[in-house]
Amino acid sequence: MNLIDLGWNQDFADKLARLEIKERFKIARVAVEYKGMHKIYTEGGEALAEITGKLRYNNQFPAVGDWVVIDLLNNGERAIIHEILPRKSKFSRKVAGGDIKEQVVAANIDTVFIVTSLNQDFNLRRLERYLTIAWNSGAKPVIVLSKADLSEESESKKAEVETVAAGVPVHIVSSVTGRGLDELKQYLNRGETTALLGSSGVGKSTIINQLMGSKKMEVKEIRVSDGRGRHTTTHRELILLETGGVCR
Ligand SMILES: Nc1nc2c(ncn2[C@@H]2O[C@H](COP(=O)(O)OP(=O)(O)OP(=O)(O)O)[C@@H](O)[C@H]2O)c(=O)[nH]1
Ligand SMILES: [Mg+2]
Repeated sequence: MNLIDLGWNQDFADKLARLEIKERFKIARVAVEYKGMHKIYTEGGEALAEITGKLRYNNQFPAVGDWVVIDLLNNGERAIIHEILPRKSKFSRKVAGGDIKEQVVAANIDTVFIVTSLNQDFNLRRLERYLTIAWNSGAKPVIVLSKADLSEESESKKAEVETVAAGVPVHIVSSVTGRGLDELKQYLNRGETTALLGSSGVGKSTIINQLMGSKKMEVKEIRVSDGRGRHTTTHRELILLETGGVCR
């Protein structure tokens, strides 16, 4: 595995240079979060990692997408996470009660595809809420209007979307006809990370499969809330793409 394929870039290298770390320490990216454990990707492959007592004491918990400084143990199968690099962006949800008010569910995303379908589920207000989530995260939003094959009003709906999303690129796509999918590849660059955000059934997984072609990569699906409370009926999720694996 190559760090750049995992989204590593100069920005993180600069952040790393500001930390004082032991020479044997390495860099890794958090792939999956389990209870008290993290699956991480390093140049050497995968490992299972735990955080130091110091991080725990300071309530510093790594999230999926975080870049972390690690000490590898047991021939590289286990690791201790010593530091979390400052985040470029973060998607979080509020946590009721307890000391920790915010749970970060995905970090360091450069571009977020907000996927909304053009069929009868199309809903401008919901799209605006997703846009707010994206703006608050620090990631760059791109709106993807999916299932164009099921709508005869794609262009007029795109125009409607543009009235609430000034300056945000809007793409009409269909995974059935293939329309617009190539346009999305311009956002998948090496050294960057892309995520998909959208309600259940809008076609996120289908888009990922089409964009990734035969390349099988692990993708992450994470739930986020839009700050309107925990009792929303709409399911939301983020899927991280390791874009180096996508665009090659
Ligand atoms: N007609 C049409 N159907 C599509 C298109 N894209 C996806 N679908 C269908 O829509 C359904 C949902 O697609 P998924 O890709 O699973 O949607 P998702 O956003 O990943 O849904 P969750 O994983 O539940 O959040 C599937 O039956 C797909 O075959 C499209 O462009 N056109
Ligand atoms: Mg899916």
